[in-house]
Amino acid sequence: MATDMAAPRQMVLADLKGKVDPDWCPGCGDFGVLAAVQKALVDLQIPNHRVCTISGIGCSSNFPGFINTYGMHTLHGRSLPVATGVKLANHELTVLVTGGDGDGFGIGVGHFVHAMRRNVDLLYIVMDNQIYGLTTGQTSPTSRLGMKTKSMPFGNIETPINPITLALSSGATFVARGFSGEQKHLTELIKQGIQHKGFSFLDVFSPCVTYNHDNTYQWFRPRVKKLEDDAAYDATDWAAAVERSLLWGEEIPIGKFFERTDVPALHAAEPVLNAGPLVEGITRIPPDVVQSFIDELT
Ligand SMILES: Cc1ncc(C[n+]2csc(CCOP(=O)(O)OP(=O)(O)O)c2C)c(N)n1
Ligand code: SF4
Repeated sequence: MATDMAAPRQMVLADLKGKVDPDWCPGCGDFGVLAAVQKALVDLQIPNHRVCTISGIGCSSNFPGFINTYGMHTLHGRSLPVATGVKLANHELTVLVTGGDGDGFGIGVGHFVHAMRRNVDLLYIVMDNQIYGLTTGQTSPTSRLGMKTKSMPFGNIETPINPITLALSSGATFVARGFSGEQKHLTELIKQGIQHKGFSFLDVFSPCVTYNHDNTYQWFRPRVKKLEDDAAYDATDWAAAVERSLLWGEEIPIGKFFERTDVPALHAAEPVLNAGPLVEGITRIPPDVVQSFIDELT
């Protein structure tokens, strides 16, 4: 049948360029994460008006300003509760959450655990530079023992959090780790995380070139080993994932640690959302009722 409707235009990288250019330091790992997210959205052809990018506070949390999607720059450590609300209000949106290790594993760690056990359908990307960047170089929850920082000049005395083990034990249904120095690999992980129906956690080694002189690109490059290169590795085996998550040192695994697809996402488990996204319900309110609300407020 002939139709005069034009075919939807292919989305290209330029469509995702934000109105503001990133103000990250030259060489910051976060540039690589931004590029990989943009490439993943183009590869998946998800139109930018169907994406919402939400962050907390930090250098990495400035991310939503640098990409042309819907977005919210919220409070330090509070991106996940806001993102949960966004997803429940419109579960047809692709929800991306971005932030730092301080934001997600420090002040926001309670929200991190609860969002995982609830299996909220979103991709949470932590740009893990093992330091507080925005506040100029204090110890973070992933700083290594003994690391000297502005806040611990004699060396870190606190045992770091292991984000991968924490995610696995909190019920995350997709758990992966990337490196911003491995762009193609990172892009593939982002695509898989977006497509997964449930909570996808992606920890990304994203070096802070200004304040972390220990965990640099040069430090990571010889150490990172892709799980995908090990044919015997089975990412559906939770116990094997926990075992690999504990590796740190001369060999540090990156890639998909774990995925399970048998747990319903939060919105899918909520019967009230079966009729469709809540936002569409709102548009079904009769115009006279909408007018009465407006009259009441004006
Ligand atoms: C409630 C609250 N506490 C503390 C701060 C100060 N603060 C802003 S960003 C930040 C940490 C930044 O580190 P991280 O989240 O790892 O992000 P990065 O800057 O390294 O990307 C802190 C402590 C704040 N903005 N709000
Ligand atoms: S201070 Fe560190 S994390 Fe922040 S923009 Fe600079 S290099 Fe990136």
